[in-house]
Amino acid sequence: MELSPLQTARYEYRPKLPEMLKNDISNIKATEGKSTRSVSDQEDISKLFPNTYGMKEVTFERGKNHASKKKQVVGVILSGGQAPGGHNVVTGLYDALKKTDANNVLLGFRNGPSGLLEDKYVEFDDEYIDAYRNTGGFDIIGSGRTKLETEEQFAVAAEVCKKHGITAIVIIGGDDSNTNAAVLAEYFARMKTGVQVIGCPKTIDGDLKNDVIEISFGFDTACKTYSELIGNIERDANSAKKYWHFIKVMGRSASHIALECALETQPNVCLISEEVEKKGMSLSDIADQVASSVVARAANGDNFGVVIIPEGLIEFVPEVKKLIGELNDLMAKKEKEFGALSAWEDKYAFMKENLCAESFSVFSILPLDIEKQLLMDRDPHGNVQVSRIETEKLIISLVDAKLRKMKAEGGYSGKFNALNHFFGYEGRCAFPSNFDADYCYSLGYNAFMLVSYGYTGYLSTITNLSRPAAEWKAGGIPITKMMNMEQRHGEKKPVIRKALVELDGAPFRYFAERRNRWAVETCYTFPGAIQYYGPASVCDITTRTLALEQAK
Ligand code: FBP
Repeated sequence: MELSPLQTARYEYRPKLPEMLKNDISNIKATEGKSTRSVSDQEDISKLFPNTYGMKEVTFERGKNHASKKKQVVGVILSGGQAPGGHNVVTGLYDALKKTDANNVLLGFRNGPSGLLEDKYVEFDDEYIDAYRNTGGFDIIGSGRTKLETEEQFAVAAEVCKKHGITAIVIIGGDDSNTNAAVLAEYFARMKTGVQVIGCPKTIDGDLKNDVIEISFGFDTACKTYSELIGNIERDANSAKKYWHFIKVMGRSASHIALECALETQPNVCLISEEVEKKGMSLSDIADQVASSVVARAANGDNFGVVIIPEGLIEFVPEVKKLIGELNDLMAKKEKEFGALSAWEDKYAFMKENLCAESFSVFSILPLDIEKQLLMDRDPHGNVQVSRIETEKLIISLVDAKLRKMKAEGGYSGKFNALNHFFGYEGRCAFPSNFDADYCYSLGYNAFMLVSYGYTGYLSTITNLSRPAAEWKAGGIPITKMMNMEQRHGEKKPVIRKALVELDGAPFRYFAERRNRWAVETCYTFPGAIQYYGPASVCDITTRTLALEQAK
């Protein structure tokens, strides 16, 4: 394989570990804290997890290692969307496992959770692992979105583990994958298989976080990648002074990515889905908000600007949310009937017949492309695939219509030339920033510490992340602590609570205090490309979101 100069250089990078994990493994001891409770619905969740509920939080400290010694055969799985740093979780896990005992084995199950069920795996060795150190992507073993959730699947997984003598499975995934990790851990405990399950918090979306998961890995690099591109577009806009750029950024549901990019680049407008929902804003209200910035800037002679739109926005607009909810149910219930229709006129008539009047009226005023996108295949959870809905084009057309009306009425005389962009996949496999390279390596290394101490149903945690890596703390948190009961596919299910943007949190408040000025003036900031070499103040800093959240 041909290597780029950066790839060659990154192979030499030595990820930073928390000071404590740098100790010889024989000098790392696990200290248990208080017993935990789920964030809510304690009664239901404790009944569903009789073997793994209420376990204690764990911190690793300097002291004599008291883990019982045995040969470890660990299986690792990458689950869900790619996030920069995944390879380093695997390399950190491998290094800790081999450092503890050269006879320990790490198996990588291929293409996500289905690899475990189909028994498709690779046994890692130094040469294989070294080719992936500090690189982006999940191609070391591939990823997938198969859900591990049924007893039948668990039984197959148990068989595969038995066949290879597997002592623990490490699942690298987001909220859904780690929910499934908890259910699998409970199953293995109930069946007394002796197989442990440990999770690692992954997702560029940044929505797997709470008081102990300060950030999910990949968020830092993905946001930096998008912010670089947005900053470049801002400079282009400010140079040419003739376009309004509408940029949709990934983040299936929560607006963390959009908010972080706004903090990094100070665009004219950044929509925040959580605020749209809280204020009950309609599509027309959203268009008004953007149009008012266009009009105010035009009055200053600035017929250009930048608008950031979170990927999930459309699902947070109350009228569209209701429509999408109805569509999801309808397409699940009448899947065959709907699937048999090929002509657009027939699909449209089907909607008219089956949707309630209110939802159909929302559906019918949407541009044709958006109507079609709303009817595309659902994801494995039965949800609409928001990354495939061109919300940025929808907002442009709504704003354009408002401005035309205002022009006709004499309330606006500027020019509105809009361009649309979508930044998503570009950021998911970038070379991990130093922060993600260090954080991920530490998460993987620490996951092995949890394995060696016999824990199961835990998530690997590295905290104190706004401080230099040497001051980071390592430990584990029972996954059930993060759970509540939610409605899924018409049933109440235990799931990890998704963290949305908090409107009373420091990052949003910082943004809200400044956005009126950004909407009118040109206040752009240009973060530039991720820097891997140079002063720590440039190369090792993490997100504005985390810095604001942890500011004392
Ligand atoms: P995860 O939650 O699995 O980490 O994936 C996040 C994400 O990148 C979202 O931002 C996006 O909506 C989605 O994946 C796209 O999924 P796919 O890769 O299946 O197109």
